[in-house]
Amino acid sequence: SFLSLNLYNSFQAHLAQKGETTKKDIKPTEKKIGFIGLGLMGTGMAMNLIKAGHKVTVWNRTSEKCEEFVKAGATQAETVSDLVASCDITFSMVSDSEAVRAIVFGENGVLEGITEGKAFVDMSTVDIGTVTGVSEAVQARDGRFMEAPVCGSVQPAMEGSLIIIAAGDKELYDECESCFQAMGKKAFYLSDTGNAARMKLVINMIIGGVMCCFAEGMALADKSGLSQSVLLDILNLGSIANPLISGKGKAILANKYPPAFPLKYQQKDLKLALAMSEQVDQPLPVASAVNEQFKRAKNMGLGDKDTSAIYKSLTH
Ligand code: NA7
Repeated sequence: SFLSLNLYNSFQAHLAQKGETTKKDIKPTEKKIGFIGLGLMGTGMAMNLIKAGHKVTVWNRTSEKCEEFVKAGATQAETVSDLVASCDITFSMVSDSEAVRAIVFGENGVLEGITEGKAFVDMSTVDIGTVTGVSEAVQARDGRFMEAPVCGSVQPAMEGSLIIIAAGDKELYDECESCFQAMGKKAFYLSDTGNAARMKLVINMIIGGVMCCFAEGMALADKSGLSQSVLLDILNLGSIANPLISGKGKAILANKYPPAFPLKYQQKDLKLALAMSEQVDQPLPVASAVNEQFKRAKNMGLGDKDTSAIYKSLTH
């Protein structure tokens, strides 16, 4: 977490240098906000909520990670159920479906804290079954639910420039306005619960496919005696110039892969997109092959590195 907070401070300093610091026009909601999950993503998101003036209570499985947030003005809750019971709206940003089910259905979990009108917003990337299951369980206790996965990795999370894809309770979506402004640059509302998870998986499937093919191209260029740096210059000037090619291209050239979007999560999302395709009989021949390569990379021990480390699995 110290690493995450150092990163947060350096991204904020970088923003300040560019003169793009605080989003001054945010009017923080008076509601009490809870935040579960102070990992790479959650650190930036929770800090940005606090900085925008929200009343924030935090909880993290490894409780030491809460200390810096308390110093920054947050309250620390002992358990998830205490946090949910003491807040109006609780956000969560944890690793995966298993983690979401653990914090929701587990002992002293979200469900135990939910009473009439309490709101729970999960922002993790999870499978559709988990989203709908959690939504039903929260509503069965007269609570309100919204899913709000995000596009953007660590840097946008730290800078408060995520793209938020929400679905579920519309009134709750409106109540989250100032929080979403603090964490993101744009929020979309996709109506029925499940649609945000579906949209997020389609997007991350596309990103995984582009990443893998780009890494193959870099490997092929190198093996054929071509300059990767010239290849990058050409790509960056052409029709597929984009932040992914330029950012991940630099990582491959430097052979350094600090996790912005951990490779294991990219593989998780490919797997979930493939499961989604089964339900509607949509063939995904390329994404299936890409998933196999990411699985191989994970088995090679690259899971905690950035998704761009897929390159290493192709040059081994
Ligand atoms: P990180 O940095 O791996 O952080 C994961 C967070 O999830 C961290 O706070 C973990 O707590 C928490 N976690 C994981 N498993 C559990 C369980 N079982 N119970 C409670 N808390 C848990 O992930 P990122 O922030 O990069 O990514 C989060 C999401 O964004 C993910 O869905 C991606 O696909 C996109 P810990 O500190 O380890 O105790």
